[in-house]
Amino acid sequence: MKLGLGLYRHMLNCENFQFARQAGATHVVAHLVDYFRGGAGHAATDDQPLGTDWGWGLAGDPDRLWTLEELVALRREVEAAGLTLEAIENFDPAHWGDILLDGPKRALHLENVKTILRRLGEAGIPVMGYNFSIAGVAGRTRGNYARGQAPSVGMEGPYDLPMPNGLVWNMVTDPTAPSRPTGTIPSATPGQLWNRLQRFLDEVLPVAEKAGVRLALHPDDPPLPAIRGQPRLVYQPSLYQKVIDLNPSPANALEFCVGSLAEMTEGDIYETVDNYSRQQRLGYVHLRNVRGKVPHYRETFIDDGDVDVLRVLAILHRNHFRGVIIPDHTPQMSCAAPWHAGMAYALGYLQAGLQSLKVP
Ligand SMILES: [Mn+2]
Repeated sequence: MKLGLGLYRHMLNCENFQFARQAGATHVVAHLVDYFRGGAGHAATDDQPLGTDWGWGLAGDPDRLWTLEELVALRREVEAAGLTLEAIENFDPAHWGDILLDGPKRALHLENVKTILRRLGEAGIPVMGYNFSIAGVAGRTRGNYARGQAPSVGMEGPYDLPMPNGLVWNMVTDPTAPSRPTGTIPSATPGQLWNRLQRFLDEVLPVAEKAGVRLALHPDDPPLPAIRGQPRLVYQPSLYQKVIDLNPSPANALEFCVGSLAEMTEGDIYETVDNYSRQQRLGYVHLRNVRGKVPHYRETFIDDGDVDVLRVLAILHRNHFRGVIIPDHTPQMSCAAPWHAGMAYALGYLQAGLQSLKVP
């Protein structure tokens, strides 16, 4: 088991790579989608994006995929700091949104995903994390929720406002949409959305396998059966099994988010960790702590929520999980560098946990 740090696009620089290494991390998970672009919600911040009813920000350029050159350059920069680039987290809705919506550009967007996976393989990046959701990570709130009044993220009830056209996966794919009447995206049924995932996996996994890349699915965040009138797929721990059973390819993996799984209303988190890590399907692990269940939960410091994170580490270790764990999110600490202090705290805690288990 290896310790990593996740970094948003605007944070992918030498200083943050050195910070990760200094805090004991050996691996990096990089976000290439700029969630803060266009400032629909707020200007870029190191803290996680929350956005507005118009989502986080503007999706990227639909005609410009991440190039092999930039992927290789990123890997080299990460390696220059003594780290390994383990994964890219999340596709850009501008590149693959019509796969989620079953829209007119679906065929083109499938080719986009295949191209991206081939480039990841060529660049030597072994995992692609993704979140198969129409509404995306929407409906969360911020408050002084964590210990010592630390600013953190949570949920204070359901979020059912219909999604306007031009918004996909909580990002704006049509930049003109927010300034005009757009109508709303019709609700998909859960069966339709599962079918879209099935077709996506069947078409893309052979390419991923050939490229030597694993596709790792994040559970729904927040894990409610529906958000903004759109169904969600993995909102209970047992639904992850359905994803695994859709396609037996070893490239069909999980971006295993212990925080989101702990927010679900059913299941025992330790049994869940045991069950899925035993099947050797974890791509990488998001490890954070939380208090409460959807639709009322709060993210906490890693030692301070409902989850015994040290017990989670012990289960992963017992089941021979060899992949990367990253802290996912943490509350912001009161000082000149609130995000870095929060992450250093979580990384130090996890590093101590790994040492006590004698993980090499
Ligand atoms: Mn997560």
